Amino acid sequence: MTERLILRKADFFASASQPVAVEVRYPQSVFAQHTHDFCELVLVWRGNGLHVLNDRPWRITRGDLFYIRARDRHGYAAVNDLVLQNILYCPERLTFNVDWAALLPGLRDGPFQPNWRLSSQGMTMARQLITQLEQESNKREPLADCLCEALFLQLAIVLQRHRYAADSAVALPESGVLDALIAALANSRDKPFALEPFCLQHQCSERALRQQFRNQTGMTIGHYLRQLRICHAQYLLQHSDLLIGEVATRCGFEDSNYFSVVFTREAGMTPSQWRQHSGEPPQETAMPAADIAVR
Ligand code: RM4
Ligand code: NI
Repeated sequence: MTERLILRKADFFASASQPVAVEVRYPQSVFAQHTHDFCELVLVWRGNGLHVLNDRPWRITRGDLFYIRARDRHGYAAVNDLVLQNILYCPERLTFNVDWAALLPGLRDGPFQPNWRLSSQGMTMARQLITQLEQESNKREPLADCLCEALFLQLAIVLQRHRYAADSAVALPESGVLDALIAALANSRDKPFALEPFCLQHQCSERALRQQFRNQTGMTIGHYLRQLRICHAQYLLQHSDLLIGEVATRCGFEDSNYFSVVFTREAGMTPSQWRQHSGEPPQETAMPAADIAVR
């Protein structure tokens, strides 16, 4: 059992009243599982990685957004050119008379959805606000805390407007084709996905889209889909009594032997070993770009 790592606000906030701080991870390195005495928003800009949140693995990539509560245990088990920003905040230091809980999932007790997708348009708007927030949080002026809180409020609203459920089959109408593709892939965990009809429907070039996907995420489309399926399989093995063959089917594998081979290669243990080891942090190797077949 690894030691419990708790990140403290004293190490990340400039003063005892500062409500929000920005931590840029360019790149995010592998980071041990931890909790905090502050909350954080995680916005993923590019690359990919394996984010483990409360023992559940999530394959993350460009456009992913997480709302992390102080007590949530999370870490980055594998990274590949992963670029993200953490917006750290202390709920008790927010002073505006605003229904923060309506804007920030998880602030109120009870079940909530921690993982979302942010449209490309939302990412652009969020990026601008975060840049301002970062500058302001470095100032030691009387009104800096207040302006940080104002910018954070805007950010929370922008995220709320431009986010959509991570398992939604379609992206927001405002979204570009890359957002649409990632949504379509998230919805193809249990069934085959064909790029050609997708490109016909979206009137785009297959080659250009593959290239764009690779540039932004550091993976091929096929590799990402496989990772989504394996993550889902890990979840089902851990949280259901489904037979391995049934898990395979629900994760888009017709052949359960082939599923076991792929699973073992990606997760470093067989599906049944994974089921027994549930609760322990998953072992996984990063995906160096060189590993990925081009085209
Ligand atoms: C780490 C990692 C953690 C975050 C800290 C501030 O690199 O991203 O999740 O809590 O930074
Ligand atoms: Ni954290």
